[in-house]
Amino acid sequence: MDENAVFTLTAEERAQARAGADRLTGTPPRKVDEPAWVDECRIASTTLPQRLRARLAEFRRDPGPNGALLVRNLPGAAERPTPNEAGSVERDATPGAAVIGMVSMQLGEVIAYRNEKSGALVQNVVPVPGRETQQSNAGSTRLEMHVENAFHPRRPDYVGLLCVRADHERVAGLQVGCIRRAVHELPEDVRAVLAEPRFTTQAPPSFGRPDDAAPAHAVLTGEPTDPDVQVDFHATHGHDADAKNALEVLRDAVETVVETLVLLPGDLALVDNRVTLHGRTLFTPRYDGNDRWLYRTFVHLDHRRSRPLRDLHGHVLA
Ligand SMILES: O=C(O)CCC(=O)C(=O)O
Ligand SMILES: [Fe+2]
Repeated sequence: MDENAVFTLTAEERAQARAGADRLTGTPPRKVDEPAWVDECRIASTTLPQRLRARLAEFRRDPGPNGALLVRNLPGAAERPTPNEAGSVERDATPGAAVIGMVSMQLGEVIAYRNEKSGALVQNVVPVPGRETQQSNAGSTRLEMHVENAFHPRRPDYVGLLCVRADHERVAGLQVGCIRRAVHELPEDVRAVLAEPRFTTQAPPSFGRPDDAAPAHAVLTGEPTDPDVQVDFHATHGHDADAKNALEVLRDAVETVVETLVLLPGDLALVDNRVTLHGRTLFTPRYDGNDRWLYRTFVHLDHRRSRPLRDLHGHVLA
């Protein structure tokens, strides 16, 4: 990552973030998904260190060549054993949940999907026994590069991933690969194919959408030299031979720009999901309560645009 894509809190700034988190862990209802807590969190987010808020505002204006920002030295490390049940979420207002909530709310509105992890606003990314080879965040084999919920018309604008516990061997790497860099590796004819609606992305079974209802879409949209990207190398298919080939060329191009981040407790990766793919390297879970544990949030920049999919004051999209 470029130096500019890493922001490290000073000890004093960390203490300031901790004070905001303490306020949120100490105030009823102490439950992340309660509207009152979300409102408190939004207010508390304005007390985050000024230098951090300024950096987040700058990241919102321009995600930079990495399309990701790594914030380090935050408080919020795990205070209990790593859960390992499928679909687990964080309902309690733990320090880590407060921290990722506050930082996320300085970027935009935190949202979730009813059909994914029961619509919880802070989700656990943990390895689950029996799911080692699954292409989901419960797995521990390599997770292919993807845009989060690439199939969804209202996919997140940002994904936040806060490490609250590292893996035993400290080898599990969050991988980020930005199209702003990869696009320059693509031949002109491949770029042209990727900009046409010759692709389909399957929804995960939990979203209950039949494959034949998935609309055709382009992988690259917007300004051709600085496009947005919509692809999941596990779930996106090209409709014809040229489209399939273009996906392979794109996959290789993304591999050439990938950065691997071994997150440690207190590291929060903010991924601009419009321009950056993410994935994860292989690691070996032990299911002993000390496995890797990330908290995850999704952020929308324009809450209004998801209004048809949610209740007036809700944050959970149907
Ligand atoms: O485990 C990771 O580092 C990333 C997993 C992932 O893709 C996700 O939770 O969305
Ligand atoms: Fe993901």
